[in-house]
Amino acid sequence: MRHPIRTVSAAAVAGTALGTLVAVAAFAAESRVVQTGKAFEPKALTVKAGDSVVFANEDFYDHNVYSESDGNVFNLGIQPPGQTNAVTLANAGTVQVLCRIHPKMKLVITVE
Ligand SMILES: [Cu+2]
Repeated sequence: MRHPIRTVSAAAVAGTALGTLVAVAAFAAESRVVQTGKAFEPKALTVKAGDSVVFANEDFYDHNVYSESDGNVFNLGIQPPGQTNAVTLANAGTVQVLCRIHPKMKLVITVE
């Protein structure tokens, strides 16, 4: 009788792990930020830790989007017009997003 019981327990554990994976996949979201007129649009947004933000350069100029905020440091490098790049923001906090080419471009992302 012991062997079947162990089998059931293993299946229950596997089911729980799979359920967690599905839940994480279902809640990870993707936000979109456009660069246009040498500005970010929107200029502020709120996401959850683990979410992705897509940066779409819909401008006539190259941009170089980056952040040096603790926990969410990234640098997209030179992004020519028409290019789209995604960043996953793993940690909660305030993320100051800037452009190395255009210092006036500012975006604040709150990661909950
Ligand atoms: Cu720029």
